[in-house]
Amino acid sequence: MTAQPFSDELPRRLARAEHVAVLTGAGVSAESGIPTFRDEDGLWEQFDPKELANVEAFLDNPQLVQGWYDHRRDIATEKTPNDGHEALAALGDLVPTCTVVTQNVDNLHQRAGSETVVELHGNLTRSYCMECEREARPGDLDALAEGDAARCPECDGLIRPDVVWFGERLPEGAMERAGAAASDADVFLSVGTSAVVYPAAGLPVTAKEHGAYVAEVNVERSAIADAVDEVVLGKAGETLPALVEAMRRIA
Ligand code: BV8
Repeated sequence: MTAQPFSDELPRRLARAEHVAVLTGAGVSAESGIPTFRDEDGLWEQFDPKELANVEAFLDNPQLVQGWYDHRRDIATEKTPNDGHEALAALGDLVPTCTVVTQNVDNLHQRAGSETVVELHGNLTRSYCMECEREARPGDLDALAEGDAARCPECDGLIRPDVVWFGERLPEGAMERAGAAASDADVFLSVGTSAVVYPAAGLPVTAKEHGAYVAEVNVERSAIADAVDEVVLGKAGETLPALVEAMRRIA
């Protein structure tokens, strides 16, 4: 039996919490087979974000960027939520209020059944026209298969993925909802994020400043490890189910 990677205090606090807020990053989807960004086998190792994840790159070569996101969308659609996503959905059934604030764009928390999901960086399953903002429909991206840039059938504007690129504002109201959850939470979990991208990475500190017990779950210490109450070293897909199990034994 492997030693429990978390304190006895953490499941006790979770079991009696009114509000649990969770910030997730690419690490929670790693065990679903979706590459992270900054790990040695991550996306940024294979692709240069300057070439792909910003508006200038998109305008410079729209079909390259549209094709990259289409490829990532195919991967995210083909993969399934892992035990970590499922455990967070189960957590939502065990506490009065559970807010999942995700940096991920893969839609896996929603598919796992988490009810309150704040998408800080958008969602790959959605695309829209850069000019008229019409939401793209199935078929609007077909031009990609012919090697052309996908354009809006209404106004011929370029269709872009509904994700937040560097230097872009987060979706309307997303940080407000996330900040409110962090400020109200009794327990705040930061799961599978390197915590280097802002303003998302500021949320665990906001939670701590408002009196929450803050724990991070990661396979290695992140940039905020020294600022949290507890660092739980382990895979999200193993640690989160064990945490929920421990909560159930207490409740
Ligand atoms: C904005 C595109 C303002 C979507 C991405 C304050 C201070 C410093 C800089 C800034 C600041 N405010 C703004 C900035 C600039 C910038 C920023 O933060 N730069 C940093 C890098 C220096 N922020 C922005 O530009 C943001 N916009 O603030 O706008 C504004 C205001 C008004 C008007 C205009 C503008 C926009 C940020 C969004 C950027 N978009 N990508 C996409 O293609 O997906 S960033 C990219 O990084 C992803 O979005 C991802 O969500 C994000 C965070 O990465 P992680 O999820 O943490 O993934 P990573 O690979 O890094 O780490 C994985 C972790 O998991 C690791 O720790 C690993 O150990 C762990 N792990 C692995 N396996 C497991 C595991 N853990 C558990 N279990 C496992 N099995």
